[in-house]
Amino acid sequence: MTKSLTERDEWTNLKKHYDEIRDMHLRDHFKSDPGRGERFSIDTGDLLIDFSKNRITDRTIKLLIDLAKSCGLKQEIERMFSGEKINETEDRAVLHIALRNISQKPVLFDGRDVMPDVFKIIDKMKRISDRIRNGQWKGYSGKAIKNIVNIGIGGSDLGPVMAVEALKFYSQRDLKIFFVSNIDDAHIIEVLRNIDPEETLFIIASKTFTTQETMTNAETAKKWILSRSKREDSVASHFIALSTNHEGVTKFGIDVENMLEFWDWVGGRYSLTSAIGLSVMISIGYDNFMDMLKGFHAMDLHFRNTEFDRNIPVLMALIGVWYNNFFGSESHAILPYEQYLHRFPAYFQQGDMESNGKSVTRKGIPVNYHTGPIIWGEPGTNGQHAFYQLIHQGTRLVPADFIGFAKSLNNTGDHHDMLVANLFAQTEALAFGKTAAELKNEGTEEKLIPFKTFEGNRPSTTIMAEKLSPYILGKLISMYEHKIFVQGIIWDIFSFDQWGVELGKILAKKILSELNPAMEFKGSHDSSTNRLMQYYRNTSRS
Ligand code: G6Q
Repeated sequence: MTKSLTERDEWTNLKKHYDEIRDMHLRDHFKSDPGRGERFSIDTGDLLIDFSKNRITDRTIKLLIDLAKSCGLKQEIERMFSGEKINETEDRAVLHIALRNISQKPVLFDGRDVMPDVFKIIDKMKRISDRIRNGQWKGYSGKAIKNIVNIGIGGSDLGPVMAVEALKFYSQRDLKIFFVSNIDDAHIIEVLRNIDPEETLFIIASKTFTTQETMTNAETAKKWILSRSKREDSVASHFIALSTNHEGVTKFGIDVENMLEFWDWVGGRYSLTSAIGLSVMISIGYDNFMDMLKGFHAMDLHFRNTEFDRNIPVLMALIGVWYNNFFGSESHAILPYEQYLHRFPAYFQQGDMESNGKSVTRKGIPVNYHTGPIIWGEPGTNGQHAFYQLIHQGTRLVPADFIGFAKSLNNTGDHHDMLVANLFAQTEALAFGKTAAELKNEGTEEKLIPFKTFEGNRPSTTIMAEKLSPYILGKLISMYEHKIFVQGIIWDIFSFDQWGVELGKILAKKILSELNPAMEFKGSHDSSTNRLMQYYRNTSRS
């Protein structure tokens, strides 16, 4: 029987190594190893990843790679790429890599090449998005579509929102793209308030086509269109479905012609490059969308084919494990210095936390180590004026990724130089801090020295590219996806299911039926939930 993670020699070796270098300051790492800025960075030609401001040495990387090897990482990568059902608890393959396989080399699932189906859907997405973009898709009154409302939640929302925002610079400006996800009616009502039904197309994005939030919002949207158009047939020209559920889509009244399908082997939070990305293609056009897929594919190949010591997602994952399991850090910040990426941290909050927020191994045994970190972040420089204080001087270690670009897309005055100067300054300050002696030399008042001292030794990774493009966005997303995969393998957990989301859904259904004050209240819950429900029953209709 293979040993559990913490029983292996590779783990013990890391633990010993940790004890040796845990107190070593990044100042000393750089002093004793002046070339580390060069050596611990990877330049792929279009991405520069600088790992050097991490609390690592060559030996750390070697030992982490030994650990990865002991987990069979290479074989696990191949299992994913070759369509094995690695999502065992749901009995599913995990083949999002096929969705962006622009090489069109066969990808087999159950002995069948999925690529012809993938490209059939991409072609259909193109036909639809071209018709919308050039004004040929008309609403019930003959007006061209100007507003697209994507109704979906979780994996059917966060990716498209993030990518539409990230690539706004490349968007067709006379089309407005909105997203409705929350069951809270404020979300849909505030979107519908200012748009004209004659010019509005709804995309109902739901893999299952049963999700309560999405179906409720979709019904509200349908009523809104029908009440304005007074024509049953207007659903055909105002609704598109993205789903795996033909029956559900037809039952809702959407013509199968206007349905774009995807497949069981596409997980919700990995579905951005499936039909779920239709709103992105409508916004930026087919060519840009394909450039994004190219970026994804390039990183997929890098991940599959590069030795671990130069493999970006592998190194990011391993360094994450180093902090998570040896330094005991609890969270990981993603800090893009690019306003267009303002939803990027939120997207990977789901991507990472839903994937690796697990506490039993693949054999179902409780783990005796921490798994996925808490992912959070906001764009710089905003975060600097908000939460960076804690990263600099708080008591917790918060490893952070800084993402920046050499060129601005908008090029206004000195904005961009200032933005990037701030990024570099933050990583420098985090790493090297400011000592009491330095403060003294500067003449700082004695009593203020403890407060103004920056301990430093706060790790960060910096990720740079020339500019934010569809291609680079694809690369960055794929990089984080594979990082999550690698960590899941190391922690021996199933990264592609999400059973933790289920219990709340089931309870919400039960509670919903008990909230109606006209129904007798049985008080069958705990005293807290009973009290809250009674408050609601007494107050909501008063
Ligand atoms: C993602 C999850 C989850 C899912 C939503 C929406 O991996 O499975 O976020 O995407 O619950 O599901 P539907 O697309 O089926 O509506």
